[in-house]
Amino acid sequence: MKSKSHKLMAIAASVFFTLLMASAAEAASLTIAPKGEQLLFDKTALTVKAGEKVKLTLNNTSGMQHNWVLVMPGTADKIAQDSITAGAAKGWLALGPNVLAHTKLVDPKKSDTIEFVAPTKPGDYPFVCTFPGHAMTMKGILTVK
Ligand SMILES: [Cu+2]
Repeated sequence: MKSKSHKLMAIAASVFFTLLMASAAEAASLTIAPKGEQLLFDKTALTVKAGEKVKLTLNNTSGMQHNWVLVMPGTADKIAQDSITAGAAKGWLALGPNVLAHTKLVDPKKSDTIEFVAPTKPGDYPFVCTFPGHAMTMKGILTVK
């Protein structure tokens, strides 16, 4: 009887541990970097699940400053323009309701890791670097499934 309850406890612990591992695996882990010294990201397409926890690292391997800014569909150009107006003191980023997540402005050879919750509504969400002159080409799409 005693060994049976021990066995049950061991099974319960194993089930609990498996569930714990499964929930930890739910968080998406993404890494992005500039493409050398070009005004491009090394990835133009990222995918996450709706509403999941996302950990994103911008690894700035270049000699320029960059950021990674996730925005509402259709607002990338406006935010890029407003970010130039915002100026260096604001880290070249105009915050507002259409900015869904962002890294800081990352200095050359530094990185920044952020955590955010993916949009709950599936769709194609643009990401850009809002450093002046970069957003035209330094951009991509985060697909939320
Ligand atoms: Cu940039």
